[in-house]
Amino acid sequence: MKLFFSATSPYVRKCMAVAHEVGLVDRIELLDCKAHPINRDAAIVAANPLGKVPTLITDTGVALYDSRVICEYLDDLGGGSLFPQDSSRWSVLALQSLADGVLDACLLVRYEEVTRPEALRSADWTRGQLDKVATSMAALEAGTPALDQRVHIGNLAVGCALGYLDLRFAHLAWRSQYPRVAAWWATYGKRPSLTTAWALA
Ligand SMILES: N[C@@H](CCC(=O)N[C@@H](CS)C(=O)NCC(=O)O)C(=O)O
Repeated sequence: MKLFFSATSPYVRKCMAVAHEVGLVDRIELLDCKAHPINRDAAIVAANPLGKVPTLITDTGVALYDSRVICEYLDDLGGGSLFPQDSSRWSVLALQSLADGVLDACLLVRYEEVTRPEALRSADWTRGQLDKVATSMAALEAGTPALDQRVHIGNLAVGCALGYLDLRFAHLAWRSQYPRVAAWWATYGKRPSLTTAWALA
């Protein structure tokens, strides 16, 4: 398999964490590329019209995206159980959606800062996106939805979102605002799937 990747993409990190958990890391060849919303990378676009990372090319040549599809594919291929089939399934998937939504808001802020000329930037837009991060973190702190030490896609996705806050939004100092989430991450973040060298973001 081949994965269009970026070392700082939290969505890529989620896919690689899943690959690690189900024992498939060694079967994935990482393809260097430059995903960007304006200066688009033609090599990614040729496989995925959205031009985003992660994009996985399976051994039979099928292009899979986005990270949620890739994660479920890898879990299935590796015989994992990161996507529960019991009654916990829907809350686990919703937890993944919450974490991905935090990342989506973070990415919109980041692109506003690094791609838009300063004179065109909207402080209201940035404030609104960061408020999504704040209300989502507050929900996790309150335990709705709940974090625990189980190994499933919801908890892994939250871990990748927290890693991205550390990487790009360290000034938010989320640990002091959300101590229960911080305590959870202090343990959960030690999982090898979340600490290996490629798990940068
Ligand atoms: N929903 C997608 C989001 C992927 C995404 O936004 N990736 C970013 C890098 S972190 C990207 O490729 N950006 C380039 C673009 O927006 O065109 C997923 O879960 O895979």
